[in-house]
Amino acid sequence: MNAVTAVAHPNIALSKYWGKAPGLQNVPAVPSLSVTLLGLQTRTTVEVGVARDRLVLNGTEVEGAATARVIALLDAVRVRAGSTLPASVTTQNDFPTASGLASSASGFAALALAASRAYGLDCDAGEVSNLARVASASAARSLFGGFVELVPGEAARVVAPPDHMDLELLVCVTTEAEKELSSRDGMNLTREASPYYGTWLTEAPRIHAELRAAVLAKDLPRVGELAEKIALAMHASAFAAGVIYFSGVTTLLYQHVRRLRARGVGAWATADAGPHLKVITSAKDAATLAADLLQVPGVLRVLRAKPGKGASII
Ligand code: 2P0
Repeated sequence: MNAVTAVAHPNIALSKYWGKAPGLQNVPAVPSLSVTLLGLQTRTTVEVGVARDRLVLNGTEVEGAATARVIALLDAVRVRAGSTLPASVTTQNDFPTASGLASSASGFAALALAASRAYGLDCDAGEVSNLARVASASAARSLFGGFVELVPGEAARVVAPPDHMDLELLVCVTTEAEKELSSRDGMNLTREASPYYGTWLTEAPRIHAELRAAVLAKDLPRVGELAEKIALAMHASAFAAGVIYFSGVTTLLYQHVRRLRARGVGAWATADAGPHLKVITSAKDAATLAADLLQVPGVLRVLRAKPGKGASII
């Protein structure tokens, strides 16, 4: 038996992936740029040579359709490795799962890395990232640390290392519950039913290019402004298809961040496929801002995360 353990961290997209290129293997329709987070972690062990494929997620064995993407990733690795041996996958998140905190990003990044090593593949990080992308496109970015870009049709790549610029993310946790609509279904509904999806496909690459340049220029106010703009554009296109990830607390937080900014505080908001709000700020303002955000009714916890490193074997 061969057991390998990998850890990976979630990432938060400053410019957002929303929508898939038609007819391809989970290739994003638009480019995205994320920050891999220090602090939050998924730890995944893959043990090859057990009796059957099985998945234990956060201490509970998962059966049926929920395991399909895990088995598909194992199958892709097995085809490359020329193996038919089953594997057990044991995975643990130290933050809420399937709730818009990028657990699929860290989960599939850790799984792709642990599985490829457990089956003896000697592929580089770009190839492991491509394996992860097919399972969950945001996972392709979590293989790498710092500021990471995923451009349609290309492997994910590092834009800048973790210490490139002064930036901290404050994750306002607003629920411990799993979301009702997966990102995948939300994206498909947006493509099928939103009158603004075409506008999103045109605008997202343009804003992404500006945001990438602002990251390279270490211009935090510009990064924050563009990140807030693209997140609102993504949600506007989804809203128009009836795809609503905001809760009342998300809206309250957005308004709160705008009021803080009007008072001169360097804080910008972004939100993903869940109700939590993520606030972009500088390290010097992070402690005061985190204490302030915790006072907003409905905020359960505020997690602080700096840019961190990519996935690794332990
Ligand atoms: C992102 N999200 O760029 C965007 C912003 C959510 C909103 O990537 O279908 O779980 O597995 O490829 O990677 C969430 O989408 O979707 C996501 P699949 P994934 O972070």
